[in-house]
Parts: sequence; C-alpha cells; structure tokens
Amino acid sequence: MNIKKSLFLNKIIVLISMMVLMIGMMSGSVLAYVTGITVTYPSQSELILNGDIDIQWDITVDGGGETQYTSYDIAYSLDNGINWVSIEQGVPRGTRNYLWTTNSFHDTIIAKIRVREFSSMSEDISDNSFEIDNTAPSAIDDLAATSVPNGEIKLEWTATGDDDGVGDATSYIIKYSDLEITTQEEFDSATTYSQSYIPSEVGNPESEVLTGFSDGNTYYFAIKAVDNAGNQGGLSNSPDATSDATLPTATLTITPEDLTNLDEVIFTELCSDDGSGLASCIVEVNYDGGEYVSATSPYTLTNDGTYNFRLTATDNAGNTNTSTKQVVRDTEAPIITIDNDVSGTIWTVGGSLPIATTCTDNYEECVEEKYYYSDDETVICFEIPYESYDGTKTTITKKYACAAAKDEAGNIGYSDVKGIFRISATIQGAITAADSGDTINVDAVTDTVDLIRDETKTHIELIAADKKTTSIKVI
Ligand SMILES: [Ca+2]
Ligand SMILES: [Ca+2]
Ligand SMILES: [Ca+2]
Ligand SMILES: [Ca+2]
Repeated sequence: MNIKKSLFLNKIIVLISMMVLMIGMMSGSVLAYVTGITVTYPSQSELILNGDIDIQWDITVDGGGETQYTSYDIAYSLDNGINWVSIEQGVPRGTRNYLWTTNSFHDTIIAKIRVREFSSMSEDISDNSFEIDNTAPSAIDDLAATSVPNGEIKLEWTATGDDDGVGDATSYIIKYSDLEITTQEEFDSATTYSQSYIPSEVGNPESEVLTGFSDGNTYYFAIKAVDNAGNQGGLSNSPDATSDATLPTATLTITPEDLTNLDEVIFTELCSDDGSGLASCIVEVNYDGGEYVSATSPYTLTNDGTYNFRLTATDNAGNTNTSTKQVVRDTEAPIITIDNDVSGTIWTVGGSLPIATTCTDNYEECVEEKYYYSDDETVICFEIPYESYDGTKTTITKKYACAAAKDEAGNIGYSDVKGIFRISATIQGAITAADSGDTINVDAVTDTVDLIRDETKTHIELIAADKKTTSIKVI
C-alpha cells in the first residue's frame, strides 16, 4: 500500500470515528434521563400522619439531568402496592416534593406512596407503610370532679377512642381554671395539669387523683383525648370541685372518764368542718381491744374491762379526724391485808399507826387506806366504821384493828379484823377539861367518852358523850 492510500484510509477512519462520536453525542442527549427515584418521605417505619403530608423524593440521572419530557406521577396504595390510586399526575421536572392533602380520609388508612417518572418509567415505592389518621377521639362528656382527702381532687370519666369511639386514644390534655371552661379559647388559656396518663380501652372508666391545689379554692376542669396522630378530641364538659385539706374537728367527752365502777357512761360528740362540710360524726367502742362497733349514749358497760371510745369525724372530701377516750370499768374491790400483829400495841393518836398493810387492786392503785376499829373480833370491820364510832355504847379500852382501802374506781375493800391494841390520845383543840397536850390512857376513860376523828387535823379528839368536857378524866 502506498502512502497516499494509507493517509486516505486514516482520514476515513477519523471521519468514521467523528461520526460515531457525533452519533454518540446526539444519542447522549437521549440517554440523559432519570434513572432512579427514591421516595424519602413518607418511607420510614411507624409513621402516623394527618392533614397535609409533604411527599418527598430524590432522583438519580444519567447524563445532563431531567429532560423536557420529565414529569412525575404520584400515587398511593392501600394494599401494599397491588393497586394504586393516583394522587397527582404530571408533577413538573425539578420538583422534589408534593403536598398531599389527606383530610378527605376520615378513617384510619394504611398506605404506601409511589413516585414514577413519566418518560423513563423509573419509580420508587416508600419502604414502609404509614398510617393516615384524620379522625379525632370523640369529646368526653361525662367528666366528673370530686374533692378527696388532703386537698386533692379526683377526676373520673369514660375513656374515648382513637377515631371517635373506635380504637384507643393515646394521651390526654387536662386543664383547670378558676372559671368554667366552655370554649376552645378558655381551654387554651387554662392551666395545663402536668400528667402522662395512659388512656384505658375505649369505654372503660378512668379515675385519676390530681394534686397541688390551694386549700379552699374551687377549680373547674376540662379534658381532651388525643390520638396517636396528634388529633385532639372535642372539649369535654367542665365540672368543678373545691380543694379541702383541712381536717374536720372531733371532740368526744365522756362521763365518767378513765375509771368507774358504774355500769353506764354518757358521752357527747362534737364535729365540724371547714371546707367541704361535715359528712359524718360517728362514735364507736371496742372492748378489751376487740372490734370497734357503733355506740350510742348512754352506753352500758356490761363487764369489767377496758372500753375504748372513738369519735371519727369525716368531711365530704374524706378527710378524717378522731378523738378517743378510754374508760375502765372496775367493780372489784382492792385486796388489803394487815401484815403485822398489832396486839398489845398502843397507838398514840396523832402519831403513826402501828399497822402495816399490803394493798393490791386488779386495775389500779389503792388510792385511799383507812383504819377501822372493831369492838369484837368476830364482827367484820366495815360494820363499825371508824368515822361513826359511837363511844357512848362502849368503852374504848380495847379495839380490834382492821383496814380498808379504796381503788380509783371507788370500790372499797376491807381486811380481816386482826389484833388488839390500845389507844392513847393527846388532848387538843376543844378539849378544855384537860390541859392541851396531856395524854389520856384510853383504857381509863369512862364510857361517857365519844371518839371521833378529825380528818383535817389527822388526830383524834376525845369529847364527852354529852358534848361537854366535864366528864373526861385525864390520867
Ligand atoms: Ca384517630
Ligand atoms: Ca390512629
Ligand atoms: Ca375539711
Ligand atoms: Ca378494782
């Protein structure tokens, strides 16, 4: 091959190459179309949407980008991509989002979105289904507010649903105000009660106790249920309640109190309340730690033992206050014994008795001990009580000793008659026949002497039976 022929062939090759390149360049304008679409929203899992949904997508292109033929068709499917319903066709090139108004869906809808490019038929479907919910829970119309103890307020209502009365709501908005809440504006301006109550199943009763109120203030309440899409239900009714943290007063008085040997007590109960007002004022009693039972005055004490009386005042909010009294019924006398043998001893009146005793009682202390004299050891002590000893009937040369004691309930017990002793007295006070301070040997006093006891002076005076002093003989 000569050189000219060779150059010609080269020129042909270059020409063909240029033609191929030109064809390639021309065909390149045809190849520069959308090669891929990615639906970016809504595509995520567990989306629950309402109102206007901003559908968004990205594209990948081959060559110079979208062509003059590019446009997008948007559709949704309710059966996971089997059938498609057009939302919008011919969305122009350059567009990457579309605002889809879903308000026409009044039931909860599970959907997927598809975006398709018109000329290349590239398309993408959202990765996950999403929920469209434009139906709010129905309004709660049975909200009730009641005052409960400690200034708290209980709200009760019936749970409503996700979509009117279907499904379960997701949360509540609770508001309170000094004024009734009857409009959306009043609801918006009322104070929000901070809570995270989880709604019960639709139709179930709800009950919550709210705290943090000022004692004595009246509050109005309103509630809305909110569904999982954030749709707020209608406004509820607006009941009111008054906070009551003030305990009622309770005052129980009882007669006799503490200890008695009677078989009946009388009591009075006084109750009052500031705030919600008094609901009840009840007296109960238990016997020796048993169950409390209701009691009315006068109340019969059937047995010896401990009776606990309890007055309970309850206000209308349920605050309670109590007043208690204890009464011990004791009809058993104390047991007193003379421990020493007083035979032959001489008691100097005004001095201490030579009698040693022991006294015990079933419930309490022996509060009062007295000493008695008996003329006859066969006569029991209490038949001749010391205070009423009649000296005109007998001489007082010898006496038998006995003792008596009283318990706090007033029961008196007597010892056995024991021992013989003599009395020696110091003349004091009104005894003028003898010199004051003289000692009388009682053995020698004639039977005209009366022996009485002066409780206040803690001594014994000897006075003539005729109430004069001339017959007293002092030795
Ligand atoms: Ca709903
Ligand atoms: Ca829902
Ligand atoms: Ca109260
Ligand atoms: Ca007793």
